[in-house]
Amino acid sequence: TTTPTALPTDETIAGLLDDGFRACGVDASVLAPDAATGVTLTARSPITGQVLATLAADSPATASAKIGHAAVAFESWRDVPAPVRGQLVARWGQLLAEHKEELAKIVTVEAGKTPSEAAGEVQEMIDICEFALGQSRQLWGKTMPSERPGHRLMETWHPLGVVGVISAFNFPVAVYSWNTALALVAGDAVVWKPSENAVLAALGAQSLLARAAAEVGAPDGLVPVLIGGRDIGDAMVRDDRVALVSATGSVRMGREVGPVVAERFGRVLLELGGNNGAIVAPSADIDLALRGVVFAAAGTAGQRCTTLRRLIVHESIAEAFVERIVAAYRTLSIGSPTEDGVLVGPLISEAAYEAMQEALRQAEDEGGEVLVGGGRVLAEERPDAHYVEPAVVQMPAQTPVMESETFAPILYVVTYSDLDEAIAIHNAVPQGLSSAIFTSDLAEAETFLSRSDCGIANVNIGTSGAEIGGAFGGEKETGGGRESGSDSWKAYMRQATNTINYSGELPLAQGVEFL
Ligand code: UN1
Repeated sequence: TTTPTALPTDETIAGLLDDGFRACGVDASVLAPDAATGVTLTARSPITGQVLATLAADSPATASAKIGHAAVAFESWRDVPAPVRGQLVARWGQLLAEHKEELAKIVTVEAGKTPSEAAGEVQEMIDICEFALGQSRQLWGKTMPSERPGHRLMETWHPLGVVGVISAFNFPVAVYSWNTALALVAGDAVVWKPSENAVLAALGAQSLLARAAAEVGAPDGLVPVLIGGRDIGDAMVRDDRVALVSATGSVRMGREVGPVVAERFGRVLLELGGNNGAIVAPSADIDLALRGVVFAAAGTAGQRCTTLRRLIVHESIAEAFVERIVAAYRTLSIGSPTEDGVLVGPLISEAAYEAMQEALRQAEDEGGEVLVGGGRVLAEERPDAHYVEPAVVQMPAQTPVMESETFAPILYVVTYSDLDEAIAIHNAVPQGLSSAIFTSDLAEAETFLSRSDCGIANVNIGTSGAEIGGAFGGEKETGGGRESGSDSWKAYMRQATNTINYSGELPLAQGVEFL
């Protein structure tokens, strides 16, 4: 039903990676396995399934040394004036702009994103660097009137320490930059533990940052990368020199990270699973809603945390609208993102494919009917790569399968008869990242915005593709963190309240008498 296209050779993929590495200045020696420790990590491309590289990985001991080095770097970086710190992210932003296409190639090779989506991700990095540069002159606090004569009360914001960033494969470089650009202007050091599935893109992004850091004279060891699996992430999470752990990933991961950091009274910023819903009301502009829904549900092969997974359509328009979605799905070109016109690339791994199949089986058991997609394509040509047709599944109601996030392109459809019911269905899942309503009715739009329980609520636009200027994050099992724009910078700083007495007397607060 869809149009599978040709897949590239291993050499083509290796060539793209090489272009990206060269342009970003990645030190090729990282690709040589470290004979001394023997700990290695294998990087693969989901486009072909081929092994791209075998890297020397960190051990808990080397990870600890890098964290220690970052803690030392913090001691001097904190004293650099914030607007001067801003010059580091300004330079990083320039280098990212110069090498946008090449860094995007590494993202395509390693995460399977289309060139347009990969470049869009690098654009988010450039944008947050500009944002953070401006923020570097705006790390402001309030002043408050003191209750005592000749006193002044104010708040000041100070660098926090070492920030640990755990990022996911699906936005392998942008999410790091949201955290890092703000943390650096805030005066922090940043230790990065990228996903095991996206270490090469991490090395590309980080070597541009390391170059910028050297050029502006930032202290050595300010922005290290830890290469490794869960044990390395775990070592970072447990390390009490890490003041803030900002982690993006599954709810399961967040449940492990949260208590460990809380135990040592560290801070967390969690961006966990989304299970995003959109309501399509009878008054919706249907052409617009169609594009909004299909991009949000099938774009990035359903592997965004903002991917649309639950469509709640008014019963009066459901049949006609769903028919159009199915027709649109049949036109989606699935295949290697390196081929022109491909919109849906591979899933990241066999495990992701298995999880999708399992969710589809469960949906059918729960009374669902697969209207389009779900099957694997290109398996004969590339048995180690996992391409799927995005699926639309009509459900009889919001059954249990719809209550968890399956990181694959499955769009479940349910119908509703009145808006209260639609909002109740919408909010009745444990996650709360992104949400949307398609409507031309102002009262409906405002009702939805006031009652959606998500961190992101949109009108006449899909659930994915948020701009960096707003705060990004969600409620409930999504973890409550906010990254990127608005006043998210505060998460990377600590607040102090200062009382200054210029009265020459010592009146005590609350009129207390003593001595
Ligand atoms: C993610 O999937 O982890 O809003 C982040 C979006 C992107 C970021 C998604 N700007 O879809």
